[in-house]
Amino acid sequence: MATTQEWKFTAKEIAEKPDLFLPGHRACAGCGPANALRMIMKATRGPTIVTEATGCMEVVSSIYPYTSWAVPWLHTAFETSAANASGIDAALRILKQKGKLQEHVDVIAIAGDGGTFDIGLQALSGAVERGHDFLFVLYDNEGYMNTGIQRSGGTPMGAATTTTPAGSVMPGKLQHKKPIADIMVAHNMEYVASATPYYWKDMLQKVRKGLEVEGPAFLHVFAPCPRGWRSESAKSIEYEKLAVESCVFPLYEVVNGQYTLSTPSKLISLAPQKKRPVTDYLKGQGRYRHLFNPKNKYVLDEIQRWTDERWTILLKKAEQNA
Ligand SMILES: Cc1ncc(C[n+]2csc(CCOP(=O)(O)OP(=O)(O)O)c2C)c(N)n1
Ligand code: SF4
Repeated sequence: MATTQEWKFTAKEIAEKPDLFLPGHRACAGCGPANALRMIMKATRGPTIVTEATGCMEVVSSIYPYTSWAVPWLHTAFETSAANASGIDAALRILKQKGKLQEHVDVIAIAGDGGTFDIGLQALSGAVERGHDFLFVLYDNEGYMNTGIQRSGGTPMGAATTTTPAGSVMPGKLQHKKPIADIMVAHNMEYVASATPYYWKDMLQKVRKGLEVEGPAFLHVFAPCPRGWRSESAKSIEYEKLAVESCVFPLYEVVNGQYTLSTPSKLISLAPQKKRPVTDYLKGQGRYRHLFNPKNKYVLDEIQRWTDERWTILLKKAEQNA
């Protein structure tokens, strides 16, 4: 991967760089995705076009006649952010071929977990297979939040949503989260990574790396939704940290199939006693409240078992590349 490394992303540099995702949008207080997008747009390197699928972040940022986007921005249907990015990339290429465009323009496609894990997966897979030059940002708030908190393929086991209500019939969602990053790695992409705003510098560096790839790149961003998670607005950033510390959402990069743990997760791999139990992360979120009833302990045990298993598999992949 060609990388210029001319960026530092110091707090000062980030604070001074103008916002490209502007305040005044309608996101809820403590919205993880809105916070993530504001930061992500600080890592752009020049002219950038954003295309975004229907979902909370599109709805809250583009209520006509207002917009939060200080870059060219195209709304697209729920299922087609990657297809739209393909079209933009193709148009830019033609303009270059015709000599009508000299400078490079970065393309970012944005979608929520519903628009990525589920309905957008086909368009994403096709765009990546064709090798279009774009960065796909998945903001994962683990549910279809814009339409009323339904479960998605990214919703974790045990979470109560409006379509997986916790009660006598089921203890929240019955299935584990779909391994979306692994699915993208299986496309032989040059760059796949996970990130979350609590580790902002790590996230910004990954955005820039993804933009520098000449071809498709995929960034999985973990972003809490206080409304859908039934959690306190002020705690979103804390849950981002706890998700990493409990290995529910490890941070890593996959460059040409080579896995590397990012520093916060690397530190846990070096000092396993620092790995926190999943209950530290789950407690306090209303969507998991029912799991702390003794009759549902088996679900908590399964979440811990699965988290440990996924972490062990990730460690092995990273070790093989060390
Ligand atoms: C084909 C199609 N089906 C359903 C919808 C309704 N719809 C709009 S946004 C949305 C949920 C989006 O969920 P997600 O992508 O996870 O983003 P979030 O709202 O959580 O930010 C749904 C179901 C639609 N717009 N188009
Ligand atoms: S419902 Fe969730 S994702 Fe949507 S704007 Fe509110 S906090 Fe953000």
